[in-house]
Amino acid sequence: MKLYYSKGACSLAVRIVINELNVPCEYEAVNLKTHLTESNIDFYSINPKGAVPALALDGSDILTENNVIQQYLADSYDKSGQLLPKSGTERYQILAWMNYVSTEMHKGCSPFFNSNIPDELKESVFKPMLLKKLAYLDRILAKNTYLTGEQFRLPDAYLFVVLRWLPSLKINRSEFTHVEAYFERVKKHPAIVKSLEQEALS
Ligand SMILES: N[C@@H](CCC(=O)N[C@@H](CS)C(=O)NCC(=O)O)C(=O)O
Repeated sequence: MKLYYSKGACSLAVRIVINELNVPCEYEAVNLKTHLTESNIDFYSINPKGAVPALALDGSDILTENNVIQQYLADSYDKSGQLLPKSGTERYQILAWMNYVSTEMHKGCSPFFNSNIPDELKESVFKPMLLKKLAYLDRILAKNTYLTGEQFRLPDAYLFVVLRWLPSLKINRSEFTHVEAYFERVKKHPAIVKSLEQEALS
């Protein structure tokens, strides 16, 4: 398998899951400005959508979409169902969180990466929307060690990556004390420590 990734981008969540499951994998960096890979391949020829993560499987298939790649990895390599239970309502509760992290948190951050959106609009429209979601997470994380309860699951890998972006987007994470404590807690999780080291991130 080969993961097409960009340093610190949402593809880091897939790397965390790969490390958590100890799956052998190659990595190829993608420059998201030029859409060239580090071996100078046009990334659009690999993923026509142009976005990381993309996971090249050992055959010819390429999987895209962060949530789906993570589910594929858990379903294929997580025999115990530790990251994502194989069946039952709990599986779908966890998938609901995956959806929340992807569509509300990750995409809630997207306007802040867009230099065409004026700062006033970010402050007056997009920031309050994101703060409301952080306040919701803060209430959840006041009760739970991890997002879905007492165990590190798939959505924790993804939420960690999104929360890590916030200071650089000038969103004060530390005013949400439970979110902040959670971030510091999951940052010590071995697969996260290893993944940050591999991408030379702090
Ligand atoms: N729908 C995609 C979105 C992934 C995404 O937003 N990736 C960003 C990096 S975090 C990206 O590659 N942006 C560059 C681009 O789309 O050209 C998914 O869920 O995997």
